[in-house]
Amino acid sequence: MSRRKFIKNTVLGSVASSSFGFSLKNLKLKNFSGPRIISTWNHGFEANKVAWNNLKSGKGGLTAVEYGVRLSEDDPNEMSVGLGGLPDRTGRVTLDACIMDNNNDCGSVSFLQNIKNPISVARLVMEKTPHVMLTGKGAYDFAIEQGFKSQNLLTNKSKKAWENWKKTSDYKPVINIENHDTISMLLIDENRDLFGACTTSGAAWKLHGRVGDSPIIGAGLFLDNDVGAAAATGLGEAVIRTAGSAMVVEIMRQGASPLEACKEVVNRISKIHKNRSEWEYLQVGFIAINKNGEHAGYSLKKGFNYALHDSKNQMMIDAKYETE
Ligand code: SD4
Repeated sequence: MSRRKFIKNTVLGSVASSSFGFSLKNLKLKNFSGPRIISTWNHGFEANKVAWNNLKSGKGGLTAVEYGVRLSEDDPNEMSVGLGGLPDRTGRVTLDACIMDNNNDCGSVSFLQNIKNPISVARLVMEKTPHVMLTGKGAYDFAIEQGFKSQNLLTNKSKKAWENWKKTSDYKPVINIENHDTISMLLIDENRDLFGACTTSGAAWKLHGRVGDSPIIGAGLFLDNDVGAAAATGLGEAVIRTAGSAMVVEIMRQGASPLEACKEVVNRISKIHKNRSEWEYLQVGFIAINKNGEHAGYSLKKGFNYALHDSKNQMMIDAKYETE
């Protein structure tokens, strides 16, 4: 049996054989048109290109998503990720990131300071430690041990924005105004194996020590190689309250399309938050891709988009949304 056929049959076998005989039966494998990458927001467009080139040069899906999102981490003009990310209310830039592969291996760092590429530290947590998550000083010490360089991540531009914010000190995260928030990237390779990465400087002007959804496996990112992958952007607290990305994947497992699954979780978030004070500034968006390469994005409020890259398309897609 050829390798490809073997993999295909194995996948079909696992899809058909949930040990309790429920839930997996609805997920039908269809024709697959090859590798595909989706990423949140406009900066996902260029990041996808980097990931695609890495994938095509044989580096593998994990390296592809890692290097893809690093493009945004490295860019001082992306004020929501890595270098130049907006700081917390004390003026310190603290970063969150996680990465996950087709074997449910995952790594994460949270509340990491002075290290420009948290996604690569997260990968090393996964590969070189018995843990999934390192935080704060421990994550920093680990990164230094692994050869990462310590540097100031607060640029003049982000410092100015902070000084400006301090005039009112009003905490209302402004999501999707400049269209470059957290980058979450999902990739399906030629074997239908799934990979994901998520990295952010989190909500601007947060309390020092606050951790959002992005480094939390199951909240900011989740994948199950039998089913699909999902990732989030937006107000992390709302995503954590619903175990957002894990929930999207589980709903796809029941047979929902990526769009239906994202919509269902956004609807839950909406219901929970309608009467809360955050509603005024609440935005959340999900992207999802299933084992057939079908994909979608859906957000609570208008303005979310995601980037698609495959052998035929390189484009931005406006996500559907629940309300203006
Ligand atoms: C957080 N989810 O820390 C991140 C922020 C974000 O689009 O995604 N903004 O809450």
